[in-house]
Amino acid sequence: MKENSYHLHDPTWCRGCGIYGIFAALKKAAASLQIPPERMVIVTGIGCHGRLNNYFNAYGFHGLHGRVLPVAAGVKLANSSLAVLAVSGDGDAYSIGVGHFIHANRRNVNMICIVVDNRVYGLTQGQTSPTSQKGYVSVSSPFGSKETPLDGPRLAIVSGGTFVARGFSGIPEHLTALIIEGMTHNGFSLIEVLSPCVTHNKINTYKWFKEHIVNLDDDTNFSAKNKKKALEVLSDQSKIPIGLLYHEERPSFDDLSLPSDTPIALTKLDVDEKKLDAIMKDFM
Ligand SMILES: Cc1ncc(C[n+]2csc(CCOP(=O)(O)OP(=O)(O)O)c2C)c(N)n1
Ligand code: SF4
Ligand SMILES: [Mg+2]
Repeated sequence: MKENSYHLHDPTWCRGCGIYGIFAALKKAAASLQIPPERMVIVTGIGCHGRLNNYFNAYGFHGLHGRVLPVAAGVKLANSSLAVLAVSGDGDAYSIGVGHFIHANRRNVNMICIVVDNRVYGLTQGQTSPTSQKGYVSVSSPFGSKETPLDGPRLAIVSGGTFVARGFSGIPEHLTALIIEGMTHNGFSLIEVLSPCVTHNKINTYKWFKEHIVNLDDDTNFSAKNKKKALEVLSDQSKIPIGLLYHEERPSFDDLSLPSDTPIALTKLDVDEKKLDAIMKDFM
């Protein structure tokens, strides 16, 4: 499969939107892992990010605002042979969907979640989101946001996340490498992507992000296996760390079995076709 095989339609995001970088990185990652489109499912939330599955050649499910993760987990648990990718927004994942975000991390279902962090509610015209920085002025915070922004990777780590990373859509090669690593991790992989909204967010621009990020993948003194260190680095407000921030191996939820030795994922069950036919008759 070539990268272009995953390109279903030309996207209609605003020219220069950071999501283009994510779209490009995803196509490269899928091609590098040779995932057949019919074995891949992209579940999205409501927001500008939510249009990604319309343009990508794979199965797609455009869910409700904030409910990406339970839908994606349901898909994976029903058919564990599929590559399941959840694409969420900073509003979607960290505001209305934050409860699901916490539980997805601790539950460790084997899927990848990309949070498109443009630090605004893009689709609804740039209102303040949980990651908007203090002082951000919008129609929902006309005197500047007074709230402390939420740090998604930090929340993921303390919630029991096993693969926590942050990328930047302005460095698509690095983002591609992170997505490939996340897709091969056996468990829940969070990749938050700093992704400029060129239409509404005039503060967190490509230039601003470039001046504020520090790539931990280039730092030989940093180890993603050290949880304490990862939390320490994320607490330093002077820079925004990107790269693989934290990584541990723990059995994924779909690998586990019930006390009766019955696997949790439905496709791992031995199905007795005759019994299934009988059950199906009840629904006809
Ligand atoms: C239950 C519900 N509440 C509110 C909305 C309105 N709404 C649609 S998108 C959105 C915010 C989108 O922000 P984000 O998740 O950051 O996505 P982006 O557009 O920035 O990619 C909101 C509040 C909705 N569609 N459904
Ligand atoms: S409004 Fe912002 S996030 Fe939405 S497509 Fe345009 S630039 Fe991208
Ligand atoms: Mg957003």
